[in-house]
Amino acid sequence: MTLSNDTYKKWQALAEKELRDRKPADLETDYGGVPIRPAYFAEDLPEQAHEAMPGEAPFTRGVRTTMYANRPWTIRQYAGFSTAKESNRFYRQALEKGQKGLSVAFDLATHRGYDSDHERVVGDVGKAGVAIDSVEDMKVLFDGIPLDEMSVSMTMNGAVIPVLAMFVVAAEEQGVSQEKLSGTIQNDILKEFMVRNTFIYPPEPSMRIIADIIAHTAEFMPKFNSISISGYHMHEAGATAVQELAYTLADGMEYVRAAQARGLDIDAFAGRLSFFFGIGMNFFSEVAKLRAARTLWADIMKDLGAKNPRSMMLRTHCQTSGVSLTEQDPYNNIVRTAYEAMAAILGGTQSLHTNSFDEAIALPTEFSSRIARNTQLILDHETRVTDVVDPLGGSYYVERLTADMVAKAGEMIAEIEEKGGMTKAVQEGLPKLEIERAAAIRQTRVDKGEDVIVGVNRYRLDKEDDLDILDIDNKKVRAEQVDALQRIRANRNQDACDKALATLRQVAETREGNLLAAAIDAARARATLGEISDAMEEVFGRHRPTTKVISGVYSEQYAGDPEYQAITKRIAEFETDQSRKPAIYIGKMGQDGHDRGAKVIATAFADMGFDVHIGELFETPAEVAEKAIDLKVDAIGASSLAAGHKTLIPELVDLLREKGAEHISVFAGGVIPEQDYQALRDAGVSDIFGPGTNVLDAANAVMSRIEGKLRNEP
Ligand code: MLC
Ligand code: 5AD
Repeated sequence: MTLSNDTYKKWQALAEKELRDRKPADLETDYGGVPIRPAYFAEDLPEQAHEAMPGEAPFTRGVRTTMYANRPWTIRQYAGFSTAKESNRFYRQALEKGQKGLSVAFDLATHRGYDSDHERVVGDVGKAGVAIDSVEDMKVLFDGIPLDEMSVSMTMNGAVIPVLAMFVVAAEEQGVSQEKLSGTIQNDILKEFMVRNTFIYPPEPSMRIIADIIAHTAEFMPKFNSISISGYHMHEAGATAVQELAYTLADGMEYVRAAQARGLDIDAFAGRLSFFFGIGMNFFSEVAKLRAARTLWADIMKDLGAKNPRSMMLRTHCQTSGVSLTEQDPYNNIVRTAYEAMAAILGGTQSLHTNSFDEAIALPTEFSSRIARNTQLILDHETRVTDVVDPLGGSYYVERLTADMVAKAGEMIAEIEEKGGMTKAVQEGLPKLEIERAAAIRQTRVDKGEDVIVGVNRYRLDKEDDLDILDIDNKKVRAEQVDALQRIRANRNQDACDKALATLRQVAETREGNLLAAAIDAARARATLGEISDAMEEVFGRHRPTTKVISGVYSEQYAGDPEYQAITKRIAEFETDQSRKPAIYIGKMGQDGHDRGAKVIATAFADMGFDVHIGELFETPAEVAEKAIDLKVDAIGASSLAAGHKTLIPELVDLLREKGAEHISVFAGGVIPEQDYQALRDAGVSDIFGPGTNVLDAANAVMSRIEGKLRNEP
């Protein structure tokens, strides 16, 4: 790590004179285990920085020799909402206005392998992305978009087999054969078990699916990136930059080994492995993270047996950070996103999504998407940062930070490997808990004002401006999808469809043949997404996650804090009075697996003295109501980040009322637009906690409500 050197000592002596009430050492800091000094010098430059060549292994300075001087990155905005028709219209307009590649966001029903008419997805259809039930929907999605020219990324991991199969068939029916398709499928299941939670099958068959996709694309789809190994979601869940680096690359190693175990030669598929990182507000750290990722990967691939330099190339997509954006004073998010985009570019990304400023409130509108897209167009055309390859190359600080991150993440990877690799680590759940710990620490720093967020914990507006947001009529989308499903089922050749599904089931069972190839036949025969997914589920089973919660972070970080002591005292007094602790059920309903907020609340409330019951993911309102009643809780905290709140939370309140359990107060938390607050209150929700809520304030509000109910207040 960054050692002290002679010039630094000289600087410290000078700094000593300039500083009044601080010491030079007080200006040192730390980025997740990487020590940061306030000044860097020529002596800090690592040896290799003097000769590093862009476009040559280990690619620290970028994967292309000419980088953006020759060809800019791909402006690839992730989008999708309501129906295929609506999303198609949106894509075509975006392409006309300067976007360069497509990136499809599917709704959560699709992610989890359910057709839109399934009872578990009533609140999810068309909400957080586009609903796709069959190849007919897929054809509409790409109508008028030539799939032999446009590269398409699809963020799909759970239902990856039916979605990729339907994409191939939709292209085929457009007259484009699969070898001409360019694009990327996310297909990264390990991080789903860790943070994103849209898995379907247990880990072992899930890894087999990935190997089958890598094998199929290597043979038949040479221009298609078979996987997008993603750190983004770890970043969003609260991982430090070093954790994001180490866990992502360690995931990548597992995928390489899974494909090798299937008998594939590493150089036959490695050139089409791709990556995906999140880019947050720590500007130089994020630049160095991308440089470090490339450096490490080149080494890792050499060790795994790669000979072709292309196999050692870490090509990546980046997305600016959603979790860094705020519900409060949301126009500030435009500024945040612009800085993050600049970091991604100076880090050398191949493709980029810039978030819209209404991120913390709802899906983007046409207006907010335009600003997000233009942020990249301005960066590309006006700032001149593209003129020079790796313009930060040689910066004492950036080079040193790159090398230090390589070292630190390298150590973490070595530890994971020693313990048996990432698949095992993920099954044991350790990385998930480490990320949750980092997230909880970050939350306490924000709540205490140690990390400043403009407009949230400092410089807050007295009154927030009104904002137009995108609202999706989920009932209408669902009705349209259900209609279309009925039509498909009525008009297809049922025999051919049944046969194709039987073959798929057989491939799953016998391990002979390729799951994707079999699913392509099923998609051709108009089998639906749910049917294709079910055929495999019959053999593989459905994964039931267990929920663990860390403890102690809050009590540790808040030791001695008067506000914290006040709330713990309040809860302790309740316990003395009632001879029991106040009890809360933290529930996640629908297919929304974003559980960072739920986990942070569960940990914090338990530390403060609540009896916390954390529900499983993907429960229905009926399941939550039943469990809450059985557990005799005082309150339910319903966390919603994927727009299901208007359907699911009122349903929960109604169910409690029907069962005579009005004494249980319901709180809503997460990404909920201000516009919906009144409707939720009218439905009987006690309070709503949006992003940026101070956790201690939330706990006090919950306590007031619980105490009020015990005094029979309405
Ligand atoms: C590039 N090229 C050059 C060049 N730069 N040629 C000459 N000189 C240069 N300077 C060539 C490349 O070699 C390549 O051809 C072609 O141009 C395209 O460039 P690219 O750099 O590969 O870009 P792209 O096609 O956009 O691919 C980027 C990628 C890919 C490899 C990272 O995997 C990708 O598009 N990923 C996007 C993933 C994504 O959008 N994910 C969204 C997740 S949202 P060739 O022949 O070499 O290929 C999410 C949120 C959530 O996950 O949770 O829901
Ligand atoms: N359309 C546009 N952006 C989306 N995101 C998620 N779903 C969509 C969608 N349907 C973005 C948000 C989120 C990240 C995971 O991806 O920025 O934080």
